[in-house]
Amino acid sequence: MENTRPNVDIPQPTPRSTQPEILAAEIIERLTYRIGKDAQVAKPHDWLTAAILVVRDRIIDRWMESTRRVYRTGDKRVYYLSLEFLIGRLLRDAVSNLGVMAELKEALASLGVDLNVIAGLEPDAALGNGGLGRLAACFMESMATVDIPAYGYGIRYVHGLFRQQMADGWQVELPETWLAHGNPWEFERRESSYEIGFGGSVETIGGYDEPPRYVWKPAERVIATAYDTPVVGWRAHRVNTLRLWSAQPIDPILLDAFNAGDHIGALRESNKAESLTRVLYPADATAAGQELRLRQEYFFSSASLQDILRRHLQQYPDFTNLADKVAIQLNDTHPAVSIGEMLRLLIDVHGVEFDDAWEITRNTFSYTNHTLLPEALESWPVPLFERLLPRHMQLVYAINAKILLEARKEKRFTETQIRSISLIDENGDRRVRMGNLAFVGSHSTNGVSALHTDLMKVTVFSDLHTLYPTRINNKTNGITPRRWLMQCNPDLTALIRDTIGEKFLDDTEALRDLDAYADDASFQEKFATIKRANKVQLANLVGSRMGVRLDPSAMFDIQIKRIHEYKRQLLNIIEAVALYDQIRSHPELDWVPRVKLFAGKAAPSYHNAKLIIKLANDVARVINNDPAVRGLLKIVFIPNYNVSLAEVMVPAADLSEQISTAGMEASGTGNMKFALNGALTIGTLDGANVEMRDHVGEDNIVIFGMTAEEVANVRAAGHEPRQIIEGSRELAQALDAIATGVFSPDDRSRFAGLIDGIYNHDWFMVAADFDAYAAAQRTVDQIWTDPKSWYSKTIRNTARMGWFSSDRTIRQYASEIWRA
Ligand code: B1N
Repeated sequence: MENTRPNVDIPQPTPRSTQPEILAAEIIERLTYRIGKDAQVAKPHDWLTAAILVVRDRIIDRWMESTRRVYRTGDKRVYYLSLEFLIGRLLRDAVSNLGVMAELKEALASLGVDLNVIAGLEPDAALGNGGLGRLAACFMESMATVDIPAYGYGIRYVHGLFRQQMADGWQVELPETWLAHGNPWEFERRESSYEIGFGGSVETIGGYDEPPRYVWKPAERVIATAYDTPVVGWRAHRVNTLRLWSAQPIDPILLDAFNAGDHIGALRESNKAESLTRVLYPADATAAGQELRLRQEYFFSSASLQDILRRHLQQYPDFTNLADKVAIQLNDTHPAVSIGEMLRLLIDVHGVEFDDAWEITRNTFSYTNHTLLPEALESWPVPLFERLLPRHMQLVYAINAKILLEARKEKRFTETQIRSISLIDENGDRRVRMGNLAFVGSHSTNGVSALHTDLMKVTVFSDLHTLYPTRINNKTNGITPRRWLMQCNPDLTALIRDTIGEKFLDDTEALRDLDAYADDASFQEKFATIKRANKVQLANLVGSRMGVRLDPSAMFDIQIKRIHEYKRQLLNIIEAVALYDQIRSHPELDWVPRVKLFAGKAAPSYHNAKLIIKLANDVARVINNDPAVRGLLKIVFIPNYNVSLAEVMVPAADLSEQISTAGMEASGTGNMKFALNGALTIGTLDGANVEMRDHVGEDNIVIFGMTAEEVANVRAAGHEPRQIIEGSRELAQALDAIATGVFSPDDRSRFAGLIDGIYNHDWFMVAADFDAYAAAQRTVDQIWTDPKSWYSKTIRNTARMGWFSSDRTIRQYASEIWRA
């Protein structure tokens, strides 16, 4: 596409029609000539592939037009580097953004095929763990929507996030195989291949009467090959590219070994190269310390930067204007080695002077921090970094010398402050701090919510913030309203359109006009009818998948996200146990019927997270089978949480649980999806919850618990969870029941350790926040018993969540960071 031949007048193809009859004819054509199947014997999966191929052609017209346009205008390009893209299914997204949903449905129906059925067969592209990867996917869609020429760069993992199965209530991990039936969305680009080196040594050339040059001689090399997937913006005004790299060996077969009869040994190189991009690391918000992870990070950083610089040189003579034409956003520190790679390419390969290269690099890069959890801050042991990337190690030292000199000169920093600014952590074994590298190598470091950004300034980056006081800025996360309202909740979307018109489809903040209907009895009734229908759908899913019957008139109380102690699923479960006690002790009271739904994956090596899943299942079995509960409380843990399951659960929620220990959830984005779809939030003042309260109004959200400041103070002073527990009869009884095996008669001490943690240190403030949480739940019950008040609040949530569109977030990145 980019090698246009200027002297030849190439005719453009005629854009494809979207008439149902033509779509139908083309689907049959693809089925026959591309898939090689007769319509009589075609399997549903063949129909899906044929339909995708036909839709894809409609995208390609817009895609090429978008690419040509940026060449013509010379507009700045944005590159989003991310080790994760949690995309989910693409068909509905593409079709709806192209505006051909009705036409495609009709075309398929004329062939006896139901779009809903085949769309459900598309595998979820789960190339991410959780919020960070899903944010990257929402950003890709919003960048295309707000017409920014953008490329996403990442890894084409053969296996995405593992499939979660339950065995007797325990999580079991199975390999995920999204590519098993091929991937009709992607285009392999053999011509976009780059060599990536590892290890070896650095040779110094010259250096007597001229500045020395450095040549890295890698010991190992692999090839990175590009696979492109189009990303369609709303109304298809622009189609951008998601470019994922796959690793291939330079020599697929070592001929000498093969001819000597060593047929397995001949494939060693090949296996090693391919293992690089074989699997996604399944740890969310924890740094994976293995060498393979650093190799993955460098592999995709180097391929992406070589690609970016090559594209620049196709249009411009040199790199003096790079920062005017290119903005590179680092999604956390996973691609932070790109800073060193940019310097290496500019200096060693393209002959730019160090100081100029440094200036260009800093003006080109920007960095987003997504967590303050110490276990998630990446740092690599110096010996490992040096062995794998010897030239980059030199460059890290060179940057460090420059920064530390600046710090010593400009301000009177204490030795402790200098040590915290350094790129090398000298406490214990020496390590390269990737956060510090990303911070100093960028012109912008942003947090993902107002609270998180404030905390960044006083915690991990406090001394760097003193040195560069204007660099830290906030960009509160957002979600795409296309997937998370229009596609997942079509009935609500139709009701909104009938009520306030179409404006909100292009400007999510126009949802505000719904505010006027929040207390309107007839609108409330329609809103409630749609919520109920969505709940019936979820109940059907739970019924067919798990054989559990749910009553759609009960309150659906949902917590879905990665399982992590700081997210406090444990607090939710303990409250359920306390409620169970109360229901049995006071059968005469009017208990609000509730269904507590959980879903989420635990990192395979995270022992306590896996125990929490088991606890949810153990508690569910006892409560759901106790006749004394009379169905007033049900607990369900739905296995294998993914984007597609979220699309069913989010629109069906009455209550959204956002109950992390204050100060620990950088933003959260599930919180936004629920509120937009008319759920009430019960939550702490953490992450973006704080700004959600500001937008929906404090009467329309239920906030409880300690603030981030209080958590910090209590931790500093050291707190006495034992006293708190002894002061709360409900909590003490619930903890005692769990710890003594009431829910695990087959292994009475199964949860003793988990509960001991609360008694001994209660790092996540489960005991400290319990009473406030339980009281907040009774407030929620109160509101529920008055449906007028309930819907008045939940409608106001939908009306006031428009600001949390990722279109708004992207516009802020574009104007304040990328200047694009
Ligand atoms: O990023 C999301 C936020 O909304 C969440 O609050 C935050 O927890 C999440 C290492 C992470 N932070 N850090 C990670 C993921 C994978 C990994 O290997 C860290 N994920 C988040 C979007 O801003």
